[in-house]
Amino acid sequence: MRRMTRDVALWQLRARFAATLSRMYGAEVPAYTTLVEVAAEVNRDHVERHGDAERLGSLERVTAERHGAIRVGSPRELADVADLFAAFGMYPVGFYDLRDAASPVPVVSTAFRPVDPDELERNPFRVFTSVLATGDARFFSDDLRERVERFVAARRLFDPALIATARRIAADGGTDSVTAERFVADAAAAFALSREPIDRAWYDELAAVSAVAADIAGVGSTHINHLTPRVLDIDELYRRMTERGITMIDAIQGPPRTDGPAVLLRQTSFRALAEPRRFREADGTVSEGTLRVRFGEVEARGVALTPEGRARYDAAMAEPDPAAVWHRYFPGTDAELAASGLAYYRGGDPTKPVVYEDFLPASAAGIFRSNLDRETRASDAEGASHYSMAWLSEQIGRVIYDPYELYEKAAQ
Ligand code: OOG
Ligand code: NI
Repeated sequence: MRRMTRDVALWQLRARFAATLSRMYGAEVPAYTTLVEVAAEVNRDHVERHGDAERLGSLERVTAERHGAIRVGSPRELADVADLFAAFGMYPVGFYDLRDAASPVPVVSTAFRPVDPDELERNPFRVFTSVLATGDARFFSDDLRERVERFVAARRLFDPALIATARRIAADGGTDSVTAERFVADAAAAFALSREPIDRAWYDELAAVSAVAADIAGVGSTHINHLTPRVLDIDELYRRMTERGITMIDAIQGPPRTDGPAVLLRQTSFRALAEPRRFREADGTVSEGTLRVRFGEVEARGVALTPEGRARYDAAMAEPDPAAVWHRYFPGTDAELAASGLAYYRGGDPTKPVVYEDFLPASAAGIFRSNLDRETRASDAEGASHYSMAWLSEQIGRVIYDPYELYEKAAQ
């Protein structure tokens, strides 16, 4: 029988994975380091000035907290991602369909994250993961779909040995320290920006359909698209980044700033920066060029809403000026919010909000859009309706957790 060592637990692997990705991304995207510094300053100042600031998470947890985003080309690639992330105690939660957003993106997504409150407390690292919806004729003609699917099927994002190790670690619930070190390094390296030359004609053909499609299927590998720190005061962060001369997108996505309890998730980002990439031209020569794909995002998290609270949120956001009418939809204190059944609090105690751990499709589409140079063209062909949480779950052979069930449990 194989001897099983668990010197390093899954949550420790997850914490190391997040830290390794953060170092890597900081080296690749220097403005990220500025963002992390400013976020840490904002958090420190906020906790000094507000007695109850840590009710949504300790300064230590919030300042160390990150979410990443990756994009893959097929359900088979997503299944590998699911195997890999399970070794970090991260499981798929929720289903986001970004194809029908105001500015459509040809992907469907889930988020890999810890699901137990204890595990979230140890390290809440999560990765928003999108898969290209090649089966949607509004974006891909039959001919293009076939070529994209062939291209994606022929590439290999992850070494099979890495996935085999991940499966073993997940089954054992941990590993020895030597394996841990190599595994974390190899897993992070799979998300580094590749220096392999990009086929210019192929990339451009896809970019004409959708910049996101080109980023996913125009290249031979995947990469971390952004890594997002969490702040306790996102308006203050926005001001300080702007003061430092960093151009932020026009708006903070999600709920407006209000005097009442923060709900769900607010996000903003700085524009994608031109990064050096190599291209293979039609005549076979390789040239240096740049692509604007990766950006810096930052977020603030509030209390998780119940389905009823979420319906209110959606209604408030459909108003012309959500901030002006917010008080008609949401009470102004935690005590009232806890009593209203609109949000989750541990044991109903207004001092113990259950933090929102997931994403918002409209905000996600806004973040995608704000960082694209051109809008995606969706034709009026019939959209593919088979994409759903059940479909995704079947494709990757795993349960996809319903976020509301997780919040319900956390609140008890
Ligand atoms: C994902 C964009 C969505 C978020 O935080 O809502 C996202 C992507 O750019 O791949 O990360
Ligand atoms: Ni994000």
